[in-house]
Amino acid sequence: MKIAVVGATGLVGTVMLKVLEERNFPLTELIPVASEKSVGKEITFKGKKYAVVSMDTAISMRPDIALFSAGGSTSLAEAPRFAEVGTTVIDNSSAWRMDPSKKLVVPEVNASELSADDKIIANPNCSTIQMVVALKPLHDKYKIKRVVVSTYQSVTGTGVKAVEQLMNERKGITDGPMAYAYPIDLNVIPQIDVFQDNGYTKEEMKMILETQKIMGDNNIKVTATTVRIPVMGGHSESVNIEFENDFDVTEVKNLLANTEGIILVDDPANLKYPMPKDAHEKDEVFVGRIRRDESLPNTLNMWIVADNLRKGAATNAVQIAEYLVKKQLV
Ligand code: 11C
Repeated sequence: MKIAVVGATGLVGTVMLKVLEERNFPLTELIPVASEKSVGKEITFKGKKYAVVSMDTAISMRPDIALFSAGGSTSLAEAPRFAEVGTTVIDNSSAWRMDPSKKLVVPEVNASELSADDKIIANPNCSTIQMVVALKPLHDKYKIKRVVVSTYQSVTGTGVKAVEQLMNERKGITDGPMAYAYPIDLNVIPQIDVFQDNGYTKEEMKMILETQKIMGDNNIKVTATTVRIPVMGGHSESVNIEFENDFDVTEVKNLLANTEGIILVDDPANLKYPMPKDAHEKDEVFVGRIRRDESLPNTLNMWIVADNLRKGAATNAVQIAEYLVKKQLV
């Protein structure tokens, strides 16, 4: 199994390599790929050094799978070139997600949709992934009517420049490069990505549209407010869910606790609830603060946290690759 990691020197690419190594992915050859300016740089994988190669070199090596995290425009231009030589691309950008001919996959939810014909597979947005992992078992059991979500998102979702901005501000450096329009330390910015004509941000629309596509149900109504906070370890979400059918709170907790990929942390008496500092560098989705919304029938509140670079990006992509290998779809 030849695996290319495209964008191998970036924030998500680096985590992809770490996750492949940790999970002992059955690869026989690793091909780290990056833009021309990084060609020749070395990365270390399982104690061995590999030189970063160009896109053209990687395509000529015909990898079985290419994990892409190199931005939307690179993905639009390069993913079809890999697909043409028979590589299955798993793409972490938003370029292909809403293309009706491409699958948008969170393995715990809809991996069974995948076939050997899927040569470009889209990896969803981080804030969507962690939410649908928790929504899926509840939708199957109680049928979701509407979701109201507010997010508290880590600066790592923006990239290296945002991490630097936060760290600089914490050191009192105020004239460093700015990833955001405003200071992020000691602040909260109720804008993630650009505004759309309807007043929502692109991140909010991703949460709405991607949720419906992954869950395979356009009747699930979703409304979102996405917010950047000065945190590093992961994204947090306050989620209010209205169901068609009533539920028992203990049964909901048991259902989530027994769902693959979810860790229930819900013990208010002992002040136990999910937090980004605990989710950091973990592959699971953490759920807690589960309680009935007493203002509406059949409605639940919960709190969902995950490492956005792991389950929200790299881990989910690697899990798709693992599924393809296991089902012999590559
Ligand atoms: C953020 N969710 O936290 C974004 C980052 O569509 O994959 C990921 C953007 C994407 O800013």
